[in-house]
Amino acid sequence: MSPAPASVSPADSDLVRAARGLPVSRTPVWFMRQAGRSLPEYRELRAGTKMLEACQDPDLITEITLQPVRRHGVDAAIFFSDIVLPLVVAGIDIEIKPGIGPVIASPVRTVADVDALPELDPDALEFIRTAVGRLVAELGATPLIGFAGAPFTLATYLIEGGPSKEHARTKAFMHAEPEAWSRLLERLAVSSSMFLRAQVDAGASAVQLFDSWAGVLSAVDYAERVLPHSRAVFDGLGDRDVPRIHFGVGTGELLPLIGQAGADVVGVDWRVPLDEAARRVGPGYSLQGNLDPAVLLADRETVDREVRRVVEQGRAARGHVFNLGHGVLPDTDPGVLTHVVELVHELTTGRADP
Ligand code: 1CP
Repeated sequence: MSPAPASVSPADSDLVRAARGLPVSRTPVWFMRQAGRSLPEYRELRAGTKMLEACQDPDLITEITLQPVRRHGVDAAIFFSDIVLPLVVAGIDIEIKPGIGPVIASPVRTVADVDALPELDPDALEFIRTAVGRLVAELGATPLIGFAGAPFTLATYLIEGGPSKEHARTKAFMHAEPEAWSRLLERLAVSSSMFLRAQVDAGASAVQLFDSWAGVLSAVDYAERVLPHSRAVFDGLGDRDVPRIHFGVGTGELLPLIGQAGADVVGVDWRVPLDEAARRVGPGYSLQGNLDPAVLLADRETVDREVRRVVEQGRAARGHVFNLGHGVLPDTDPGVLTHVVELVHELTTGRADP
């Protein structure tokens, strides 16, 4: 691993600079889901502890967050948690089932269900502040990315009751009960924003808002019924001076809108190359993502070719944060991730422009 020079502070790191479109010493790299099942040391540490218990234990959070930084030399850590965590802390009965994802005991299906949702108490997030404080001390010059789920993606879990492909109940509720929908997303925006503030106030240097499933929506529905609530999450950060990354899967048609929620960086999946994405998002945004996570399962030559392509096409953006188009797949060889970090650094070191 090649840690950032000691003289650099996280606020002046390549990740933060690329997010703002400033010149960098080399293109920063991190991976969505870099902490987790692709790492044997994660599987060992997590053995016997439920996912949501691990997410509330500052010792485990700290260690799991640091594992990929130590192993791969990535340019950022991402806080180990889950998008549903603020809902769990608020008292909603959710379990993360291994191999499935979040499962909700009593899905939200009626207007009354929306009004009965418990509110999040900021004092209940003390363990988040503790873990972030420890992490920031350990990470030194490496920035910590705080994150939260966007209101729409959280609503899909609450309404569907768990992971879903079509998100049909969610979309039906959105159209049939526009007022309750709006109240639901307002409430989710409040808790996600509180979750982000807890992380930033304790020292996170950037934030990412995951609207993973927003790509199932039309641009019109997204603009009218979802984007204002995502904007409310970012607005809740007030004047906290940290770059804001906004990501979703399958958002090719939504790219011109995603940044408008208040992002500095737009996350792009593997469907739209970064040069085309730069045209769609317009000026004023940096880009992150695009390497297909499945490519990391291919041979080394293919991996290298695709990494070079993403690096080259990323030069069309005002700033480029190298990442995958979605999370690391569980059966990825961790050695390939380390190799990608080294290759991106090698390809981009000493290139003066962002
Ligand atoms: O390394 C990291 O990225 C940090 C940890 C992290 C993050 C950022 C986890 C741990 N979850 C998340 C965000 C998250 N959680 C998202 C947004 C990112 C994405 O699109 O992947 C989503 C949609 C979830 C919901 C969730 N939690 C799923 C997806 C289910 C579905 O609908 O397909 C799953 C599988 C989980 C469980 C989970 N969260 C995190 C981990 C390591 C795991 C697996 C738990 C295990 O070990 O079994």
